[in-house]
Amino acid sequence: MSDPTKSVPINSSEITPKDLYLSRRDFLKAMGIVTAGSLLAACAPKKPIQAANSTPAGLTVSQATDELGNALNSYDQITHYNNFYEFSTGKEEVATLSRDFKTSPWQVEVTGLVNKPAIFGLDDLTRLFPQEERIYRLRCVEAWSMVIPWQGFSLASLLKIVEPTSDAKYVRFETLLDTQQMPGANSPFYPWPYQEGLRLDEAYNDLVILATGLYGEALPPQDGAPIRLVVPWKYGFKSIKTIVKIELTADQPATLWSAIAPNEYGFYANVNPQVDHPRWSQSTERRIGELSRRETLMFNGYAGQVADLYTGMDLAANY
Ligand SMILES: Nc1nc2c(c(=O)[nH]1)N[C@H]1C(S)=C(S)[C@@H](COP(=O)(O)O)O[C@H]1N2
Ligand SMILES: [Mo]
Repeated sequence: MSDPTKSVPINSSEITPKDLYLSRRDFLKAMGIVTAGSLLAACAPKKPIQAANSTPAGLTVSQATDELGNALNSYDQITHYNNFYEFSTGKEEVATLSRDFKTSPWQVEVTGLVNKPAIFGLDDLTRLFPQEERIYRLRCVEAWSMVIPWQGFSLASLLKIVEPTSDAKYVRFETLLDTQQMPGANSPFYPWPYQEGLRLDEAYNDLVILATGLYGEALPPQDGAPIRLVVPWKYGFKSIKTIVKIELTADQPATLWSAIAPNEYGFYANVNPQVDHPRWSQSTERRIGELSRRETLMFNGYAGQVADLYTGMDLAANY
């Protein structure tokens, strides 16, 4: 084990993931990667505005709408209507049941087909990668949606650091399984742990983030603290919460939902108003807080950034 205080790498390309795991805040600071000042600047909203109604005082975001002009959902809506089956299948009780969930210390193992497997402490991740605000729509397969101001960093920046090998074709994500803290995870009806996956080129798309906050605050447990995936052009179940492991694989990974019902929840799970769920239409959605339904947009409105990923694919077969 090297002493991080004695090691003084010359530039960031010499930093190995092992160093990151061993590192402390001062070490990173000394290397000039992150300074307290730059971190604050990166996190600070550019034009702070007061958040929507029924949010705790002091929450700020840089925009009141997403890029399509849709109003943000309130902090209260985002944190009291949650799908997180490890706690409960009841959306309105996840907040209460997850209140005391322990998110520190936390580590994320990045492993599999990579040259530099590593275990990152959460602090290392948030200090290494600039945290930025991303306002995204989240569209659940159950045909409701919200507009959520996340803070996070691009998944691609983390993947690049571990150097996927040429055999790596997919990324597999795994949620913590702790039946003591997560009452719902005692249910025998689900093949725990929750797992999800992306094709590697999807994972590198700039829209994909690992989120660590929302509305300028640390992520609350019900939304996947301390770190969760957000893939805004796919149904919400792809956006796996409370991640402990990321594995690069050659083969398409199993996912919890496709293991339970492969005909209902495919691997791709792209938001597609033309492909109905076997039990209901996906052509419209209910925005939480609104009375009338909205038309669901292809790729959840992100077609311009992601349609190229699926050129030549039959999206009805690859749902
Ligand atoms: N580990 C885990 N991740 C999960 C889920 C879950 O049950 N367990 N539910 C998914 C579903 S179906 C949706 S719609 C979103 C909901 O995210 P939110 O509660 O932050 O809005 O989380 C996804 N991530
Ligand atoms: Mo969902």
